[in-house]
Amino acid sequence: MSRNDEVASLFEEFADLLEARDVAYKPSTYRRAAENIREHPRPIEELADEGQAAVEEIQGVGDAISSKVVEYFETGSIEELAELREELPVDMATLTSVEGVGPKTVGKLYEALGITTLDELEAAAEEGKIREVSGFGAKTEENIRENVPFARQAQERERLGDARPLADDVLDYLRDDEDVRQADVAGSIRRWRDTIGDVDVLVASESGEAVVETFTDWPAANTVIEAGTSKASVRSNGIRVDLRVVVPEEFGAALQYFTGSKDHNVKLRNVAIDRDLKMNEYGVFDVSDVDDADADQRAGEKVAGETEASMYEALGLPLVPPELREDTGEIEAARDGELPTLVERGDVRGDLHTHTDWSDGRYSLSEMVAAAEKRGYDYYAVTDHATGPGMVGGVGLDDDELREQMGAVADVAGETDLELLHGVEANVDAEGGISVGDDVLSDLDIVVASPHAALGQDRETATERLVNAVEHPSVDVLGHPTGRLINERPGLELDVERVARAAAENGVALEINADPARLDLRGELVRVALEAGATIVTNTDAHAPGGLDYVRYGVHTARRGWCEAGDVLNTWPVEDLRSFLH
Ligand code: DGT
Ligand code: CA
Ligand code: CA
Ligand code: ZN
Repeated sequence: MSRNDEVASLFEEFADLLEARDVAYKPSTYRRAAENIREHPRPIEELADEGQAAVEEIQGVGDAISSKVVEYFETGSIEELAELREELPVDMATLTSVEGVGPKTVGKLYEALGITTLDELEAAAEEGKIREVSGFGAKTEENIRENVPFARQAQERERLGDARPLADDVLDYLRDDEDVRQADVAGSIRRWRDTIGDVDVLVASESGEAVVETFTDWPAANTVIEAGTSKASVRSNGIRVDLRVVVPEEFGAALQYFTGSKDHNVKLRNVAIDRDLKMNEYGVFDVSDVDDADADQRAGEKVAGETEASMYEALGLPLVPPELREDTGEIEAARDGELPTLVERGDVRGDLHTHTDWSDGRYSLSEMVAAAEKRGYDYYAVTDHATGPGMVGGVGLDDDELREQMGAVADVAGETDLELLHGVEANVDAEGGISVGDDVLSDLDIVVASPHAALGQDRETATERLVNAVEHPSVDVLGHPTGRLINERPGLELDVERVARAAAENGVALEINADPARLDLRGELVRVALEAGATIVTNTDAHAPGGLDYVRYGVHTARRGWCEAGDVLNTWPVEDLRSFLH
């Protein structure tokens, strides 16, 4: 975490605590300042060092806030904040992560019931105490009770999008070390799960202690949790990173073992036993001549272990891609020679859901198109938001503005080799209707329809709604179908099979929105949709050039859904795409 992030979080906490005490105006001033501090290009510690005036260079930061920033860097704390915390000693961040619970609610529940933690909140809801507090009712209490488990899980697991850049950084760092022969991630992050408990890192080296020392010196490590001779754990940005060092001859075995999942490995070990083999983190061993194979982990004749492929080969299996290792039929498929040839990043020919500064993007049409060209794409769709439910503050384009944008897109299209498509991201209203005029829709190249509001509907209503949306004659893509935000809101519960069947019948593709805050559909549901016959498309929903790189998360999510290249619309040649969009 940069110091800017750190200071921004302090002022966000400040704002929450003030809001909990019903203080007016100040909370929003602090929040705005926090946002600007977070986004500011210069390190805040440098500005603080130069003095209050330098800190006030940041937009929205005046005397009151700059003095606190300087105080923080001089003394390590902010007295006023410490006092507020003492008056309201609650776990604010965790409590407000419960959907429907804001700082004011936290303040009232502390006053009335002394609630400070998630456990206390849950207990109070279950004991029916919350409905007794003035201003609260049975309905609010019920909502809190229902939303606590989701918040609790969010506390325990990190978003892939937060952990993966960290994993890349630690791998780059370790691979530069002369004692490191090989380094890779294992565990859920190698399987590209959408959330991860911790980052597992595996290194092949003859000198465990030296590698452990290098690892604990990793600049991004904030704290060292433990360090031994071949194992260590650190915390970086609040994420735990575990290192294991093994000898090079056992790297493949360890990589296989620590990649998991546990269920995959359990089933694989049974395959080994059936063949008189023993499989563990040290290798595969032929134990047919060994009396007590459990006495020594390395007992028997070693038949595999240096590479991961050799581990599977020893069991008569092809290498199973990590994304599939969840014991959902992949071992059977491997045995029967029916593993899919999974889609790869290089198969992707374009992005079909992106934004510009015409709506809530931050970059112009030509900047976004230039960024797409740089990524070597054949085609690219601009799909700014239309007005409608869920679009606040005039973000979306109305029909006239969409018509006006057609001219702008045509101009840019004339200057690029990319096949530039003009589309829209229309809102799916609560009944499944699309809030853009039919004449405009039929003049656009592509229509992405996404739910942005009414995300608390029950399964039946939500399914009906999305079936209606895909039956709309102009819709081509159903964008982020559930509307979930990882660790923030669960999104719609759907009968995905039914939506996917309707999509297939109507020539609509179901999106994997690759924005790491969404990953929607998630892998398991992609597989359901695929089996129901739907075409999948993986789009980044980029609002800035860097957002186009989210494509990697989309591709790995597609792989978790067992997608081959042909299953994914935006790997198709442009002519085939055009005929899908008709
Ligand atoms: P996470 O971190 O909760 O997202 O999930 P994983 O899968 O990364 O789990 P983690 O970090 O506890 O362990 C990494 C891998 O190591 C796991 O996928 C399988 C393997 N592993 C760890 N402990 C055991 C164990 O007791 N038995 C078996 N069979 N495998 C284990
Ligand atoms: Ca892990
Ligand atoms: Ca671990
Ligand atoms: Zn979008």
